[in-house]
Amino acid sequence: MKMIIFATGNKDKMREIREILSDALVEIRSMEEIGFYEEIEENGTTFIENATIKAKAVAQFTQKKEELKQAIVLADDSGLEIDYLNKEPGVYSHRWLGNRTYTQAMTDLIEQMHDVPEEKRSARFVCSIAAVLPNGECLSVLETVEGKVAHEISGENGFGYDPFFYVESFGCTTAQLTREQKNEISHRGKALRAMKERLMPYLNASD
Ligand code: ITT
Repeated sequence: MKMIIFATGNKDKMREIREILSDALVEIRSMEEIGFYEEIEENGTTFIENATIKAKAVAQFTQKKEELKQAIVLADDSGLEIDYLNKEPGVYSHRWLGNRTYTQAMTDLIEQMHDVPEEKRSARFVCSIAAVLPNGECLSVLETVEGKVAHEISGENGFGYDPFFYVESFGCTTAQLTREQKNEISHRGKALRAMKERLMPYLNASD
């Protein structure tokens, strides 16, 4: 069976990735499962650059291990663009927290935007997935899901900024969606399905 190694240290992302790729006939391993514990410096300025940096860093490691040489390395770089903040925090979505919790960061922003009208509350989650194939070839895709900054935090599902990301078609936040519903519409669900399509020729090839 073909192997995909996912270059993320984020356990929530990893869970969603396993759910979204559950129908692909591939073995999926995390960085932890292959013994990769190095810090990867995400110094790119775009989602695609950062996803590629992460995938390449882990591919350098797998290329040195006989048992992992044939694996595809994938990485996710994602974040939230808020139009009212000129598309920030974007690629800095994780670092934007500083030493605040997600609840604090979301509460601060909801307060800051308390009198901002509906039409100016638009936001989107963005996800780039990059792949490094065993022959060194790099691929990348980028997908988004549109929403709005909610007026209050709601929901317990998902992770990160999900509790204040309001999706009009469902009339609730992505933290109030079931896992299946979020994966169906999310930036990560769309990007992983697009990447799966791109990888089909490789996944279907016999060794
Ligand atoms: P890795 O770099 O190890 O993958 P990370 O959490 O640092 O983990 P990113 O640099 O891509 O990942 O930062 C993305 C941040 O954007 C993430 O930590 C969340 O705060 C937020 N985010 C991304 N996808 C999200 C989602 O589906 N729901 C809620 N927040 C999300």
